[in-house]
Amino acid sequence: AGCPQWVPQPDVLARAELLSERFERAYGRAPVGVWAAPGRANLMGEYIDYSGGMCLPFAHQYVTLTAAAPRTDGVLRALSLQDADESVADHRLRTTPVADIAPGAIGGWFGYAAGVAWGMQRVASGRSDHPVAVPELVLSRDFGADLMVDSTVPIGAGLASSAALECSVALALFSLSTGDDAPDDRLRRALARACMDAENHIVGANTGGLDQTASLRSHAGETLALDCRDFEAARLPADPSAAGLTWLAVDTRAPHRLADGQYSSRREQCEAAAVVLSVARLRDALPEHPTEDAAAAVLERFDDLVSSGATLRGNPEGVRLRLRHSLTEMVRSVRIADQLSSVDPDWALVGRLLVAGHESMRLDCQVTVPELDAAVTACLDAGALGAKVVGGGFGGSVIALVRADEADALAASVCASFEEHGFRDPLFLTLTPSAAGRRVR
Ligand code: GAF
Repeated sequence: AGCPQWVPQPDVLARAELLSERFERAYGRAPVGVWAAPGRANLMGEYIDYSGGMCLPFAHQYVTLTAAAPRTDGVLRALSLQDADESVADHRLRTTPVADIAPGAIGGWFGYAAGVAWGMQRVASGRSDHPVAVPELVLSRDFGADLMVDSTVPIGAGLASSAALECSVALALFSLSTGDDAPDDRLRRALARACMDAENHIVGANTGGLDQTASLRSHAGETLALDCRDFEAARLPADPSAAGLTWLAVDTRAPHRLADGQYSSRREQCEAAAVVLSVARLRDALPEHPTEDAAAAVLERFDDLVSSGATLRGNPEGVRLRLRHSLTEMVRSVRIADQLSSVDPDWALVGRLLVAGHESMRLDCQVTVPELDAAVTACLDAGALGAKVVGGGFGGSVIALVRADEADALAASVCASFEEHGFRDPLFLTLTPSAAGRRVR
């Protein structure tokens, strides 16, 4: 199809209608509704959610849809329009009693969906890390559901397709169980925790909650300033389109390499640094308003402690680099948030901070791959104000701040650069800060 190729804007209502038809064909009855939840971009605050740092996500317009109908036999069944695994018998229908969902019990994409039911029970009963039990999330003993999911979020592209799946299932199950189609922020926060629990315990990915929060608690046209100490989310209204700018995502289509073990090793290294500094999590080593000077002082204190013999879990150089990334990233987040809360943001400064964020992801967090670095360089060479890897890295996407009327030319330059490097053709998306998950049919 040639390069640049743009991922089409999702027609959510048309997809919902099609999904309803497919649901009815598969299950022999109509769904009672269709719920949709988006993926996210993140302007800054990578690999610091689990350390209590500030993240700056917005939900984008690409969603995963879940059509659902209730059952009364305690069984959860699910089909995915993206499920290509023909080896599974019974026409790819995944099924489990809700009561049997447990860590290690369910693999593949169905673990994300079924895990949500497990997470909801956990949050309902107060066994989760959520500050209080939220009884509204409880599923009755005979609760079950038939589900069918369809994703418009590019899968594995660093744009939070997993969270979109979890969160759309969460909204569907919650609505089937309670009849509530408009959960307030308190309930959305509890549902985000249920999705985190699904991912941490059922899927087994030790992620930090950024993605699920963005998917369930974002607002159209805004960015969230998400304080991951307590998951308070402030709203930042600054809109780059008012300045003729837009968010461009480059999906490098680089295969995820070693992503799982690499992600949790980053988290463990941050925890090891926190132990040396005698804080519960790295955010607590910085003052209320993190500054560059404060970050430098913490790093110096860490070096002093290590050279005077503090015991350190893991490779000292690796731990130090992850610490430096975390501290400087926490400062960059606050600096961008300061800009996005002003009436007239300095977008050039935001762009420079994005580039600094990418460099820290490359050199200190060490989660980029050549395709990501080449995409950032190509975007900057073609006039982007800034660009950085988004999300967990090891493949996936770059997000760039670009002049809207230059996006096409810029994409063409990225294509040329990828061809020179011998990389696969990337895909392009313009990302619009969009509403959180909701019922769509
Ligand atoms: C992934 C994780 F799921 C998030 O929790 C976050 O840590 C992100 O990587 C990096 O910022 O998306």
